[in-house]
This record gives sequence, structure tokens and C-alpha cells, in this order.
Amino acid sequence: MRKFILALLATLALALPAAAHEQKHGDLLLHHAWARATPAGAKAGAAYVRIENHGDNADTLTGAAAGIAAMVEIHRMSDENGTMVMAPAGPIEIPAHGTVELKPHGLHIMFMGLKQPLKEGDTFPVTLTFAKAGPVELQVVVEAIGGTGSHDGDQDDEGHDEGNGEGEEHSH
Ligand SMILES: [Cu+2]
Repeated sequence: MRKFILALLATLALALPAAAHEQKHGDLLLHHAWARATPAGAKAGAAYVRIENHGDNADTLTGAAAGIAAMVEIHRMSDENGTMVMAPAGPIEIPAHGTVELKPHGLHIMFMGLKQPLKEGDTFPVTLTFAKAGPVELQVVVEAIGGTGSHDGDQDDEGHDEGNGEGEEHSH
């Protein structure tokens, strides 16, 4: 019986679309691209991904594009005297054999002028552009509104997350 369950799990794992979780592009490995679901009527949203560079040369993330929003930018969120402030991050270097993680309260792919709400369970394409690796299309998975994107129960929500429009300012 146990053997049967294991075999079944293995089959299910194989059936999952690999691109949704991890994508290799040249020396870059893009892992777990996800976005937080947005409430109805929200005009802004954010997506996150971990970028690993397994090569001997640094690369640079220069921009992002997506059809779901009027404007897409890479932003950096920082705490300035207790207020969370977001601003365009500019080019982001991915060091050789290094990792850059886009995550809540840090770097994120920002969607402004969302054409539709991000619904939990949906996926949508986002293209990241790298100076060396060129454009990389990601399938972003939409997770729950309160999601942290981690699978280990990490809870860090205090209500000032990107995308819900509360308690934060865009300095542009
Ligand atoms: Cu932002």
C-alpha cells in the first residue's frame, strides 16, 4: 500500500508543469515565481521570484514586462523612519554564483494599472530582461492574498505589503 502511494505521488510530481516552479535560462535559475492575489478593484500588485546565477559572470536584471498591467517596474521597498517606501530599483546585479531574491518587503516586480485582479490559482506570464541572458518569460503563480510565498509557515504580515495600497507611498 505504501509503495502504491509513493508511486502515485511520483506520478503526480511528474505531471506538474515544471516551468511553474523553476526555470533555467543559460546560467540563470529562476525559482518560484509568485504573486499575491489582489482584492477586487485593486490597481496595483506585486510578484516575486528567486534568481540564482550559476555562471562565472555577473548578469544584470534590467527590466520587466507583463500584459496584465499598464506599467511594470522593478521596485525596492525600504523602511524610512517607520514608513515603507517603494521606488524603482534601477538595474539589479546578479553576482556570479550569487542569488538575488525578490520577496515581500524587499525587491519586487510591481504592476501598476492592473487590467484584472490577480486571482488565487491563476498563472500569468511576466518577462524579465537580463543584460546577458536576454528576455526570460516566467509563469507567475497567484497565491493567497495573505500569502508569504514561503512553504515553511513564515508569517511576516503587518498589513503594509506591496499591492494592497495601505500605509505606503510611491516616490515617483
Ligand atoms: Cu512597488
